[in-house]
Amino acid sequence: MITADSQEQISSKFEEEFKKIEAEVKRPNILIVGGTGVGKSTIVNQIFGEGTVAVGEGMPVTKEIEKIDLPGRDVTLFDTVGFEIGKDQKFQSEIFDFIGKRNEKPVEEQIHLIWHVISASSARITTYDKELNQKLQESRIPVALIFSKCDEVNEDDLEAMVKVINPNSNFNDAFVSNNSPFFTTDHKEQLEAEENLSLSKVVEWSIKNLPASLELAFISAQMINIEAKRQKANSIINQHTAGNALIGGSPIPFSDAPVLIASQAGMIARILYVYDFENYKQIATGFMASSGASLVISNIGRSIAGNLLKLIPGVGTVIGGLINAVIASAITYAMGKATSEVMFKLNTQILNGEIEKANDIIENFESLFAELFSQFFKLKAKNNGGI
Ligand SMILES: Nc1nc2c(ncn2[C@@H]2O[C@H](COP(=O)(O)OP(=O)(O)O)[C@@H](O)[C@H]2O)c(=O)[nH]1
Ligand SMILES: [Mg+2]
Repeated sequence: MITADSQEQISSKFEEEFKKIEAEVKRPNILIVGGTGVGKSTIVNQIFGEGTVAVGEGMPVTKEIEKIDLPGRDVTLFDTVGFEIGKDQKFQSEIFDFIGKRNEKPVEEQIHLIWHVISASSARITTYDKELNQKLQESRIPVALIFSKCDEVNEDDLEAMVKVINPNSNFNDAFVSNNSPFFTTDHKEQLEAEENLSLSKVVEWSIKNLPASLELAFISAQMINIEAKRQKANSIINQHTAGNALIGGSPIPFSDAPVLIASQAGMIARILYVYDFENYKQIATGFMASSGASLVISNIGRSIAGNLLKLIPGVGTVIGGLINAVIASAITYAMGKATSEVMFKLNTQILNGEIEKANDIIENFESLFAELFSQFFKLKAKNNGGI
């Protein structure tokens, strides 16, 4: 049984780790360029979650540029709000002035990415749009071009528009080309829109083009590419598993599961951050601090380890129910993977609007975690044992 003391210890360890992440995380700054009504706010809502941007919520930075701090998300957006036909030249000079001034500041205040949004609905690219895109490319900040409202044109129109921007590019390999990658939005089938060019790919491209130190915050903030979150979680798990030593260097009893959980709070907190801190922090840490999690780890861990060790030479034996280094690393791995996979399922259901299924996952957190834990524990223990 888990004692009140160890419960308290686990909870405060998590709090400490969450605070550490909040203090250390570095926010990317993204500039979203495009005329009024092209669909910028719609894109932001799709990438960062429905309802993140309320109309008129931004803080004016200049006449044309608004700063948007998304609640609970570690990304800062700069939205160009004032661009209307007739004010074009003034708009451009203000944007480049803004970028130039920012680039003289420390790295964390610079603009790290630009999403340039052009509406495809008129089926043509104006000279103005083309020039603006070229100048943005010359700023040496990575620029993604997003054609919005592609449901209003056909593929030939789009192909012709792509060629205006870059004569050597074509619709099908546009994403592959790194010079002027482009993406599309489609109102009717927002999420299924041209798989290869969708907003989920904007996220993939953005992760690749951000400085490594800003990747974590961006992956966490975006809510459309859940696979990217899973990959990040995997790399966190691998780091922790590789570096995992036993507490104090000597085997500990399975009954000390709370100690093991507390020692992995850093890894689990980071995984939770990747999938979305705000919503799941309480659910997941509540579970980790409960007797449920400790029982899963001590009971399943013990029985699987006991069975496996009989079968696998080289892993060692469970002498007196002690956790040795191989088993400890398998437990770490399984805890990380189980947490990540539960969160992956949860985020996927929410993204698909399956709220009932998402609630089921929350309600069955413990059994889902237990199932995944045992599955990944077996896998890792076998691999570590060289089978
Ligand atoms: N047909 C179509 N309409 C869109 C699309 N994206 C946005 N819109 C609509 O365009 C209008 C302006 O969108 P909004 O995101 O507010 O533009 P913003 O001024 O650039 O932020 C709204 O009525 C949206 O519903 C799209 O992909 N297709
Ligand atoms: Mg807007």
